[in-house]
Amino acid sequence: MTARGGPGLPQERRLVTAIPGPRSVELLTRRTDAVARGVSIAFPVFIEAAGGGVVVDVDGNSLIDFGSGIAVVSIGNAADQVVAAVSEQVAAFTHTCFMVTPYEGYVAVCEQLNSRTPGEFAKKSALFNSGAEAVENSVKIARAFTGRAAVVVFDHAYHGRTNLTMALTAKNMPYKQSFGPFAPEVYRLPMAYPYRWPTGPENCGSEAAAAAISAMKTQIGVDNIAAVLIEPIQGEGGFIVPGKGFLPALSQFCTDNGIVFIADEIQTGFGRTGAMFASSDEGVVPDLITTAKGIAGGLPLAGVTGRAEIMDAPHVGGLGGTYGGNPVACAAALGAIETIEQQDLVGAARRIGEIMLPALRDLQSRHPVIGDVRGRGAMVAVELVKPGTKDADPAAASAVAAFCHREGVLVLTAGTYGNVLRFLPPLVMPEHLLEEALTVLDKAFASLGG
Ligand code: PLZ
Repeated sequence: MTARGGPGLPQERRLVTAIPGPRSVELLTRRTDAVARGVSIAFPVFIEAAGGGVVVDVDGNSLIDFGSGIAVVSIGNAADQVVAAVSEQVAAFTHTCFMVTPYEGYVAVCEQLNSRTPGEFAKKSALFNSGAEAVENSVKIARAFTGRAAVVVFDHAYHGRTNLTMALTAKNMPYKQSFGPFAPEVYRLPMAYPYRWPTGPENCGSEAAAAAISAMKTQIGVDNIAAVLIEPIQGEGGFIVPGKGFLPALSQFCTDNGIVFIADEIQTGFGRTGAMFASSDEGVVPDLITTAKGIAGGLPLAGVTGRAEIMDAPHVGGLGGTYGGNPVACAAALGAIETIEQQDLVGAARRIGEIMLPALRDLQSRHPVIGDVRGRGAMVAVELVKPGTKDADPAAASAVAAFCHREGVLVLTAGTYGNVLRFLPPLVMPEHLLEEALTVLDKAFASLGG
């Protein structure tokens, strides 16, 4: 029988076998034989259905989902409006290629992006398949607009796995090792990382901005810089919320010097941080914004949105791709955006933060391995260190994640040093499951001992 997911699934943590159970173990063996080992696995169970705040595995275990497929199913898996919109579209037509014969859904998604992203000016959008593809295209567009080549990125940044986006991504292992040479004209500057800023978090934003601006002037040359590209809260790099003032100062410097300021909101966008877009937290209005993940309820779709004159810089035919803005993915996006609005999931993300951040700070007061608690809305994390120091403790992060997994809570790790546990619940996560997962987390930290 086909498993049915969606919001109607019982919202409960239910363990009926060991994790992984026997059917998952069987499938894991087939996976090992059939799938290239480079494609890794965070939580070794196979999924049969998912919805609301849970994923159900092939052995009948119901697990609390604190990952959302890496910040994708913010509206919940198999959400009603996505299922309905996709079903209708798939029965009508599945593909024409927007560059061959267009269809309304693509235009409607662009209109939504143009009106919902920060900035009260004329905007345009273009659609792609993945976050990395959106980031690459944002750089192409910025280069075409400015006639300049250099791109500025930051320590701990993550922007994708294609050749250009590997160059833009900071961390070597596992993303870049043995895959070079990388694209040129990429310059990496220090990140405003409050927890690890040498003179303290209160000085971080302004000092980091001054350092970045000085490096742009002296080492790169302002007139050579096409774009400054940054995640308003860094995702894979460890949920680093930049020190206050950093983003506004960079954005202002870009405006003053004809540099395109690009916010990579692929992980932070569509309500995740308790605002539709994280840039708006400090009133920053990017010239271009990249989106993906939360935009389409799990279907592959990504976008670049921004000032019309910048978006229109590339020549006719200069942007595109066979599948970019596929009609089924566009239908899903329209359903997802409607769901975010109708269910006030931006407000739901804020409430998740209001529950989780104090709860995690309480854990921090009892478990000295937690060096830092940070994040906004439903994008929160703890950074684990050797107690009494700031030395990264990736082993503790792995141990806590493994404990949670055995107890039926899906959590993910992150961070340049692999020592961050990150929490990305669907924004529809019921409060009782949020509380239950936090209790499991407390036990997981207690199990570390010492
Ligand atoms: N920019 C800010 O978070 C994707 C990567 C998972 P794609 N993050 C998850 C992995 O290990 O591959 C991401 C992101 C930010 C760009 C991307 C890239 O998006 O859709 O994975 O290409």
